[in-house]
Amino acid sequence: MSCLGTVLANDEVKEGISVRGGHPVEQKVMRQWLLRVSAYSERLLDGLNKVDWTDSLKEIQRNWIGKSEGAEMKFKVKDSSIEMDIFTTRADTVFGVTFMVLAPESELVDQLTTKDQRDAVDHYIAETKKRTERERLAEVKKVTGVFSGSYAINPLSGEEIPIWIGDYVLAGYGTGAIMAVPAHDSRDFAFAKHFNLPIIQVVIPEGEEASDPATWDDSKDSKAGIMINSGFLNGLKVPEAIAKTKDYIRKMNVGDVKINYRLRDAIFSRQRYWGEPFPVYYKDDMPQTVDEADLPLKLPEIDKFLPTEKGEPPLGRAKNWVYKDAYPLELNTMPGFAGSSAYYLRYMDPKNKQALVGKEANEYWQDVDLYIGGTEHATGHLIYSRFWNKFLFDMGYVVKDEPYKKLINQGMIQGRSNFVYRINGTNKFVSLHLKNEYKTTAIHVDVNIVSNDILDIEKFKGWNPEYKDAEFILEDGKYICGWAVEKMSKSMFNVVNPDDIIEDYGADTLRLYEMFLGPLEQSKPWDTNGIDGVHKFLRKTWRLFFNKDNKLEVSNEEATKEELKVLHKTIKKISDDIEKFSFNTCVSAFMICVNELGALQCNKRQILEPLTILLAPFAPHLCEELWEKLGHTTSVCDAPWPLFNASHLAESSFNYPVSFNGKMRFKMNMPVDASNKEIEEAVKSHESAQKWLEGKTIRKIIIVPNKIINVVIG
Ligand code: ANZ
Repeated sequence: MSCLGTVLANDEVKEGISVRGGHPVEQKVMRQWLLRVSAYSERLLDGLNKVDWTDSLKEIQRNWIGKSEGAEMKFKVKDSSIEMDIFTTRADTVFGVTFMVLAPESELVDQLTTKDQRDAVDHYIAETKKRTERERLAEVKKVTGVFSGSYAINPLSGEEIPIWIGDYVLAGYGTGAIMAVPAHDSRDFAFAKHFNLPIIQVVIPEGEEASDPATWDDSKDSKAGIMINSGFLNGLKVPEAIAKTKDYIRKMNVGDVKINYRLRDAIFSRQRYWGEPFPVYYKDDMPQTVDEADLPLKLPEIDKFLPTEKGEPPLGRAKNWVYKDAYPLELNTMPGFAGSSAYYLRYMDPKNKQALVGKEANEYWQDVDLYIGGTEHATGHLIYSRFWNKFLFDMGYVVKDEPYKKLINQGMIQGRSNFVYRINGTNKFVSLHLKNEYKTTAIHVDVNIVSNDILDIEKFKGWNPEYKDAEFILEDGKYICGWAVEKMSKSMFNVVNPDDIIEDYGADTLRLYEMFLGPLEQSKPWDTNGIDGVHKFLRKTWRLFFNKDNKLEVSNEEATKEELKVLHKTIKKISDDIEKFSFNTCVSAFMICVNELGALQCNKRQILEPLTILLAPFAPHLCEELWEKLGHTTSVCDAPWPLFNASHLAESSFNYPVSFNGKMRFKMNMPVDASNKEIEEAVKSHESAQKWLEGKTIRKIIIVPNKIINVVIG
């Protein structure tokens, strides 16, 4: 089979074969550039306490960084000067260790393999090379391993224990070697069962007897319980036993406490053509950096964007890829996140030719106030860029050590698929509400030939030759489709292209409708059905400014109290909701506002100008045009935001409930600033009051301003 000659990503490999083309894939040791992200593990954790991000996103990062507090312990190898270091979070279980396991990639494998076991081990190592780490992690049920032939000595019990090699132990975590406690770790348990190794229980739940060590239940890996079969640890609770073992190993010089992080250094080399070339050359095989005066280093021309015959990256094809005519330049290029990790700094100072960002600009802008992005970046971009920023902060290039003050994860826009129902074994389709009368199969239909769930039959016939002669059972003369919310995907024909929407409705409608679909953070289905409503709203807005002949008709008359009330109610709502990123409620508020102004037939400049400014962030194209039509020569973006004035919201009158001896009899409208005397007079002379006053004397009139009026009669 031919050689593909390139490096693949984990998900491009399955069972040792490339997903595309089925080429054999092998894991090879390669010299690569790495970012030392791991050196920042603790600070990346700490920094999360300072930023305003969602708890769920912080939790994803905490898990990814994976801080683990435990102990590193030394196990001497029998008849050898070699020592085996292991990392454990359960130092307390050391009396339950019945075997040791090395990662297949561990350097110790070679040294510890005995002559007798050499063939078996070599065979095993060759096999595991075909599995990716991801497969090794995911397929926990597939137990594989081989005995090395050597034994270790338990530093606490003095017992001899066999050393195995197994691919469930990862080379890149801890020390790449473990002490196996099959009674209390499920993976060790599976391994012991598979290879028939002893299992010794060392922890029992408080107040319970020892159970059968040969069966597993998940309570066995619990960090609570009492120690048994464990020498000087017997009778202690697990946390006490952990502490005591740690003390012991330190005193005996056989180990120490240790914190491990799961976070790995990020590989920064790619064997591709595109990507920034490294400004690095090699002199006597040692990397050197290109002089600043020779930057930027530009990608060379090459004939094909493929690796060379020797398996070198594509830059190996370049003719003159040498520095100062003598030294070979680096052949790898940088990954995508070289460009995306610090781009926000560039925005602060885009024209600076000397530095990533100048001091003054950085001091002015500091950090990103608000970052909107999807959770898919949680363990990639959002870790890398926090790391870059911290590094730049340490180097004194930036003033803030966290780049993104606030982060919002927007929800995903999902697809809304449409279905037609084909009667089984025919080319006949039945409309949604009649389908239960037949045996049918639902078929995805292109959402672009469906409008408000009604199928365009002619387009459907032309959509796929198979349906050219299709017949239909309609309801009310229409074919109504079914629908379901699914991921947007070509195979489900539910992808909506924003360009098409813009073509039909314009960009403002699309933008507004997207906001109107629901809260920013929620995932929601795209549903073109509702878009007409939003489009109508924008037309209505236009109508406030223009008459039937589409001539601008804006009056300079003073606004009425009622008009001002509508405007100021809207200013308040929009200003508050923008701060809360609640854009869907803003859109509804605009709709209410425009309806109310329409009902008042308001075309006053005093109202329409501030409204245009408020609406501009939501419908920028329309508002810019209206603003210009209103006679302005500068952009609406530069107009000051309208100020809310609460006094316009104050009601001018109050509808008093009027009671007689505590019983409410009628309502009476009075100005809010009416005096008690005026109110008394008004009550006494009110038409509805006469019936209750007839033949009675008024003893007292109690008035609570803008609340109630009670007339005491006798
Ligand atoms: C003995 C033991 C007994 C363990 C027990 C667990 C339960 P975290 O929390 O993820 O850090 N381990 C250590 N290095 C490993 C490696 N390179 N590959 C696979 N497993 C490794 O987990 C630490 C535990 O994972 C360690 O504690 C070790 O198994 C295992 F009842 O040691 B333990």
